[in-house]
Amino acid sequence: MSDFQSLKPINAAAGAYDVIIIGAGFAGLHMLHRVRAMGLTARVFEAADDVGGVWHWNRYPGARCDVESLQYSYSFSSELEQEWVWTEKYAAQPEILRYIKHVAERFDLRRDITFNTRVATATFDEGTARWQLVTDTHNSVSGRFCVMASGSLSATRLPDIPGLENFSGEIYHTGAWPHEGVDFGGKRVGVIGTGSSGIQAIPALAKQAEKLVVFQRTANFSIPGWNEALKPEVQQQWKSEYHEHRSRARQVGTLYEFSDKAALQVTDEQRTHEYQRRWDKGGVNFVHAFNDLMVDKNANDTIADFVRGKIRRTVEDPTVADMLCPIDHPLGTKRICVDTGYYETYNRPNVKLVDLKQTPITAVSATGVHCGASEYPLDALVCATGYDALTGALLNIDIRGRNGLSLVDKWAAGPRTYLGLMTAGFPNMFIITGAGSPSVLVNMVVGIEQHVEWIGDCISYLAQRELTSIEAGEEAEQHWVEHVNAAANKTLFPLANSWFLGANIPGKPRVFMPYVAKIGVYRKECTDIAEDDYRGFILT
Ligand code: FAD
Ligand code: N01
Repeated sequence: MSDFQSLKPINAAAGAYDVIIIGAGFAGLHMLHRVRAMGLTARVFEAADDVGGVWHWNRYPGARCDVESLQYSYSFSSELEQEWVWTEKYAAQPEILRYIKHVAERFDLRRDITFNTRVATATFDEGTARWQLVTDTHNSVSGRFCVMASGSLSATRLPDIPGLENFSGEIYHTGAWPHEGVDFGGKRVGVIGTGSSGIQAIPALAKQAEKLVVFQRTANFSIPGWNEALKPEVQQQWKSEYHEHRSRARQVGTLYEFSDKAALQVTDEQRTHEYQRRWDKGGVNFVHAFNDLMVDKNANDTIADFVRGKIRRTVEDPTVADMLCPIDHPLGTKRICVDTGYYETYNRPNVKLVDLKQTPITAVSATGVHCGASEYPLDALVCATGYDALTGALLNIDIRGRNGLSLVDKWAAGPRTYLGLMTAGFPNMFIITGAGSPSVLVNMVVGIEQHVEWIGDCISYLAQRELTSIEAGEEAEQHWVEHVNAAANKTLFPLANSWFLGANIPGKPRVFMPYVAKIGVYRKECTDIAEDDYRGFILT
């Protein structure tokens, strides 16, 4: 009998599969490839009209990865990693999308994906121990396993600003950008939001628009990327060492120069020298200059002061420079941004910065944005206002587990998971890069691969033992939630009103959602639990 005999009967023709996967981004595609290799039947549902996930939706000008291209890519196929040629140090959105499409073609993945179809409900049928899913196209299917590859940053969010619906100009969200692009030439454009998306889009939009007005609620820290063409010899060298690089990445996520020194243990001169050296190299490597920056506020103040000094030296108007200096959160406690000429953009005559802390937006009218007595007439408004992160895409689906328990009710006080992978009461439902896993705090492709491997191994384990289901135990889940909270509370992360905490969504429970441990630590925890016969899970 094959390992997977116990999962039968399935009847794909009648809409019954071994595995249903929601989402066709990096996670869904890899999961599909993995379960296919195991000989299982699978169907992927994707709301978009093609593969790519984030990189399909985020086509705004300036959209780019801030993990180096050679690292932000799959490791599961050595042929793939050798044959694909990256052109830039940090790939722009079109190049990443080309890569993902290449993966879909190379592994013939599209034939198992249903596009333009959003999963609306997912219900666990206790009688058959199968998940029943219904889509917005009234498609009804079932799966023994249901894998949520629906994305941590896929549920876009427009701002709750009175009158937004009355605006007669064009409104865009960075995460749902028109495929055909937008011509901002000769237009007065407003941007709301200065997170990673806004900070990438603003310099590009400033070059296109006649006038650009940036509405900033919270000033953010940004580091120059110093993006450049990837030299063929650098790429070749890296590829020849891919095996070693990937092994290290499985422990640390992205390969940065991690320091074993504390910022407060070196002289001011040594510290400044190190910050400058890393600033000159660019990117997120900067925040790893010392090992106490994310746990000691005094240490963090030194790096934050360094960046504020850079902002003041770059931005010519001292009032604008002041507005751009972040003062209300330690550096790195909101996702650090990486830019191409962001602060320099405010020296352009066609760019105006409005500080919403001083003059909040009071309304949007047909003609523009109003901040008290000031009106900013606009032809187009770009909302770089982010996402209902980590939980949004899941809670947008009506998911019901045992006894009709709804995920919305279960997570009313915040997400509860065991390892970020499963939640008690929802058997055979796996979540990729969910709350309670390192998720958005690491190179996400590395996180996704670890989850896909764990889930694949778990399904094999069940099949080999002719087991029907796996489910997180309540007690193990409770311990995990406490463990994740305790880990976050040892850091400075909870000091920021960030989307990591759900602070960007009015009424969302304030729970620090990702797990701050290094991916290697987390990987070991997941492996140990699996090797201990899935300790803390209930197997039937
Ligand atoms: P996604 O790519 O979000 O894919 C999820 C898919 O599920 C989407 O296509 C969505 O349409 C679909 N879906 C959701 N709900 C449903 C439903 N109910 N029915 C059907 N389909 C559904 N991470 C990094 O590590 N480094 C970076 O530099 C980086 N840059 C980023 C830049 C931007 C602009 C954004 C938004 C995110 C970035 N990320 C980055 C994080 C990014 O989310 C991950 O790197 C990765 O792309 C996530 O892949 P995924 O497959 O898990 O999710
Ligand atoms: O979203 P965000 P994002 N009125 O939530 C403001 C990844 N990513 O799309 O900070 C006025 O970070 C909000 O203000 P405040 C990355 O993980 C990566 O930019 O809440 N303003 C904030 O300034 C990133 O962290 C890249 O006060 C309002 C902004 O909108 C994540 O995706 C690129 C408002 C939202 O920032 C999300 O980034 C892009 C309101 N009502 C994205 N509501 C890379 O480069 C919200 N804001 C890797």
